[in-house]
Amino acid sequence: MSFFLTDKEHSRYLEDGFLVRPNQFVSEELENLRDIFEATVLKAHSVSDSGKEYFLDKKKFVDIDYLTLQYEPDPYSQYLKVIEPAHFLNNELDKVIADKRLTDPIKSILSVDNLSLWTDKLNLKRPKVGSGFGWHQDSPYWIHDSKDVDSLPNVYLCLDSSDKNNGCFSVIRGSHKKGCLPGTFDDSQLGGFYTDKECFNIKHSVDLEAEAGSLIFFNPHLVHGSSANRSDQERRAYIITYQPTERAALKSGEIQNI
Ligand SMILES: O=C(O)CCC(=O)C(=O)O
Repeated sequence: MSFFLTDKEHSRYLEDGFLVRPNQFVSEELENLRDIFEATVLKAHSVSDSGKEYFLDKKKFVDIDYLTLQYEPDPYSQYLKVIEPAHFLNNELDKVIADKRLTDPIKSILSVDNLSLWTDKLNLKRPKVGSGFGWHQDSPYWIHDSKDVDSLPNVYLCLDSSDKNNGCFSVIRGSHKKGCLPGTFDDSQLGGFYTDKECFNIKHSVDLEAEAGSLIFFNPHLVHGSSANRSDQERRAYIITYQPTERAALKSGEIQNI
């Protein structure tokens, strides 16, 4: 069985900068994925003490070799927010990265037969404590490490059903078309990574409320973000970024063909 994009889906992706494929994973698969996810979180906590701790805009980060852990801001700084690259901690995630439901559509997007991995992130937004992500593009983070930042499409796997209450993924439709946009200018350390609000139209924002098991494919230049989790429901996501084969991965610099 194959999962390549239809012409209609591909046109929509090119026009909007994203595409949702609902309910791609069934509930037993999702239970297994959540177990893998939580085992990865436990592993991250267990290695955290051995890493180098630092703060950017009062947010705690820990680097352990090529792994970066990002924590929620105070007063919830005991909670992890992002683990990248997550598969370093759990090789069960390699099976997800190679799953055709993710890779076939990405091959359609890139018009290639073979892929390598750029990076993979586990994003946690724990009930009541999970903070949001401001509007940003991924491409400005990667422009210094990739010679071909246009060829880094993402897929976002919804581990939990999400809506506005638990901080679903939101995008600015069509915002990918202008390439890398300017960042904000303020005194903060990370401000330059958030997209200048004059450069996109907030009226084009779409809240991608989606069932658990849905996949959201999105362009590296698409402006996106999400609000805090105010609910008592989990909102966990696994975001994988691919590139054509034989290219070095973001953190390790090693080639990880799929
Ligand atoms: O998980 C989310 O809601 C947004 C994640 C995000 O923007 C990112 O990891 O770049």
